[in-house]
Amino acid sequence: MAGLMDGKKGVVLGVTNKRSIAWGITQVLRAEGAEVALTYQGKRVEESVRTLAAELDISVVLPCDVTEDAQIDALFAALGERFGKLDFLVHSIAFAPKEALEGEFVNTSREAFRIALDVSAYSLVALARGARPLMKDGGSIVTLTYYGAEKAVPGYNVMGVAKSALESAVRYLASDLGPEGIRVNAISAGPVNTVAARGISGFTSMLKLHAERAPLRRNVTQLEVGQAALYLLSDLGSAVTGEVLHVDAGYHAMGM
Ligand code: NAD
Ligand code: 0WE
Repeated sequence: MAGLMDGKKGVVLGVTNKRSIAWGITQVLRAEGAEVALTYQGKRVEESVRTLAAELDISVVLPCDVTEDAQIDALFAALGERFGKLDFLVHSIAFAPKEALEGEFVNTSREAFRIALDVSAYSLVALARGARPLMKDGGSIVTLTYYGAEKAVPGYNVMGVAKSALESAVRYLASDLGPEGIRVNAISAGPVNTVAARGISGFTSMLKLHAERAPLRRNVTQLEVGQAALYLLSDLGSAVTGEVLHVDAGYHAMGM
């Protein structure tokens, strides 16, 4: 069957387990015929990512901790060898020290700020630079953001500042790479029950509140985020770049 991603090759960063948004995206891309490489953050998750990869017949599984320049360089060297070119990259990575996601933003330490911005925002810049020479026929880069970039969401704190930087980086990268046919976009996903989310106290009540207030009166799934990513990563999105696409059941459209 003809797929929207037939003949396209790319890499998805940010799968940890079945619940990961990156896993939802990977499933949709594979179903449409994409060849996908996955990365894992460290030895701790290597095994679970390899097991998931095998489920979708994915054979290229590579390490990449985005705080290490050498690992980013090694990733693109390996992708160059295995794939020869790259059509897409998915960045589904964020981290802030747990204590920075509790209490008041005003108490954010210099170190927590540095880590959150490094892992969650700068990494997109470094990865885009690494992918660029492999995106010979143009390409599409997608990252994941959240409403807390636009409005102060209690507890999201320094991650909100990091997501604002990430969304701005999307626009600057779109400007730099557009002349080469490389598009850069973000998906602003509504809250989804993942590992990154379950570490947050009160997340369950947040999900409930979101579902009550969103125009569609429900939450979103990893697969729905995957479908939006498919649009941006395939030729369906060929004129879309520098955009933040909300996949949040309409929550962002409400004033009260
Ligand atoms: P997840 O925990 O499944 O994914 C987060 C990923 O970040 C993990 O795979 C982890 O290994 C990776 N990561 C963290 N530090 C890293 C590092 N130094 N190097 C490489 N990888 C690193 O959780 P998720 O909810 O699927 O999060 C994926 C993305 O979606 C994040 O950017 C998150 O901010 C965003 N997002 C999540 C939600 C939500 O409610 N879950 C909503 C909107 C946006
Ligand atoms: O981006 C996120 C969460 C990202 C995240 C999660 C953790 C938990 C474990 C980053 N760093 C860490 N560090 C840890 O130690 N989301 C969009 C999910 C999320 O987190 C919130 C939210 C939502 C939604 C925190 C407060 C309020 C809302």
